Amino acid sequence: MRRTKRICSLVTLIASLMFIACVAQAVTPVSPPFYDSFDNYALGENKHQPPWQTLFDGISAEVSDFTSAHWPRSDGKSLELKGSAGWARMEYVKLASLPDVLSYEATVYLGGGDIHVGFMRKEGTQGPMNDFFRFRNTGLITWEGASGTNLGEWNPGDIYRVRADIDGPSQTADVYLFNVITGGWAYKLDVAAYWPREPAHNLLDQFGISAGGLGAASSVYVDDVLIIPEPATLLLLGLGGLALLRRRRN
Ligand SMILES: [Ca+2]
Repeated sequence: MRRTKRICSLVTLIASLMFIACVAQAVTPVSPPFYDSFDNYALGENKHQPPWQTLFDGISAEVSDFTSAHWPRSDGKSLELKGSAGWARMEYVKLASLPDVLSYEATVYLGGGDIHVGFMRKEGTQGPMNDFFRFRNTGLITWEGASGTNLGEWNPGDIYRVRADIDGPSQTADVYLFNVITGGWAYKLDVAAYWPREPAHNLLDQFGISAGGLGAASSVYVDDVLIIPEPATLLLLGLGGLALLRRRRN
């Protein structure tokens, strides 16, 4: 009897630990500042690890060491997402808090189709997004905040560093695009930003990248994701740093 009890306790303990591990894996939130180079993950299909999580499973998410003449990276790995025309692949990190001023950056190497970088949710089969960059299947790049803002055009094979500095209280954002290949810039200041009203802050608590859906099969490599609460203080780490690097190479 005592032995049976002991085995039951052991089984309960193991089950509890597994449950805790599952829950911990499912909701691993990150607190800004957050940076990810994807260099420390194992290569391979679906081998990405927390804190990254899947919102929609599309075709695949793969930690990749891909490089090309157009993307001569020396920093190892990136995350490749593939989505079909009817089903996007969305990978995200959950933010533990929403500071009044929030900045995010990411580098994307664009395959084709419809690609999004920003805040994303899952509502049934829908994946509504907020305050995001959209690389449209039509070739247009738009910032989608409280309203849409045209930022230019893109082609398959382009590499962009995107950045949005979102000011919550004023509901505006400064948005920047840097074309890594051409060195070209586009930016718009004080464009409309979406900001959730109290207490529903959960509309901007999942930051990620999406490929595919909306009728367009799609693929994208993403690297060097940076989320910071006070953009001005770390400016040199971001687009400013890239511009300096570019200048030095030239
Ligand atoms: Ca990397």
